[in-house]
Amino acid sequence: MMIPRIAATDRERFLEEFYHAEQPVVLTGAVQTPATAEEVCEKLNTRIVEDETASQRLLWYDVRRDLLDTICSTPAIVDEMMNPDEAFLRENCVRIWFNPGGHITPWHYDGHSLHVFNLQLKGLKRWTIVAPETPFSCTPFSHTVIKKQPSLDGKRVYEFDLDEGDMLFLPRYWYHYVESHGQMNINVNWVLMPIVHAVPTPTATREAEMMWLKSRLDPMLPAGAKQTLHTYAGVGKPAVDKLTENVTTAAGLARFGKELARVPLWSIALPAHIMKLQALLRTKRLLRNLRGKPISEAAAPEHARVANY
Ligand SMILES: O=C(O)CCC(=O)C(=O)O
Ligand SMILES: [Fe+2]
Repeated sequence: MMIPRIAATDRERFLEEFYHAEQPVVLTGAVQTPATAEEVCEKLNTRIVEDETASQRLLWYDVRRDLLDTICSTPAIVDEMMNPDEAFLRENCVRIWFNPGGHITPWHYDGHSLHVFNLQLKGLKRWTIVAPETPFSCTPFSHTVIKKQPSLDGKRVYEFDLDEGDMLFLPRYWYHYVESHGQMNINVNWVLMPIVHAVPTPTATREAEMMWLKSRLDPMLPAGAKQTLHTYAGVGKPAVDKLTENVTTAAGLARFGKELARVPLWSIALPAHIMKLQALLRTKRLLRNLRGKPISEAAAPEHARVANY
């Protein structure tokens, strides 16, 4: 299916047809930057390394909004949506991705119930996205799709290219698979969790039930899951309470059974995890070759975290 494309300035249409309906759209002409990919990369690199609050994830960087100040402006529509009265916001609400051509991000949906405004600042990426009402089987208690190349039969799917200056609005719980096609690809994401409840879908229900379960199991959770719970959508408890307020005890407990039933399938997910590690190594190599400035090594090691899609 063809994804709708509208001008980034078409505010009314965006809000009515896409944002509130939680439907994806490509917003065109969001931001242009005349600098080359190498120049943008070097400038961002320097700022990330200098900024103590920037944190390195497995495949991207989490940074504060103002880190972008000298690189690109925030599109007006994004600025309007990053409103603390209507969204849970994290301090580091911008993610930056540097991906070499050939990089593949395996199928997953984003954690923390995040809406993502994904600006293709440099390069080109090919996206395949699937609606949360036609879900994939995920690794138990996580957001990674079990199969590396799941069948798209019966799914509501969009395949499209995201070119320089395009910004994808990817609503929460949409599954995605992304190939990097430019020689050097740089993406800027603004992320937020809306305070209103999600459009009801099986994936939204799963996320709410999983977080209900994790909040009840808090003392027993492994460190990674505890960290997600306590920092959910940047605020922890208020966001989890909102997300789980309609989850019944019966549904939360049933979720435990449903996730456990998939444990034997866990090993099938191994290729996706190996792909993630390979991608990390490729990205590190690319950045090391960039005028001898290795972003990933230059960033303070204590900022390093493990990926959590
Ligand atoms: O750009 C990519 O390769 C992946 C992007 C992604 O997963 C996201 O923005 O949530
Ligand atoms: Fe993602």
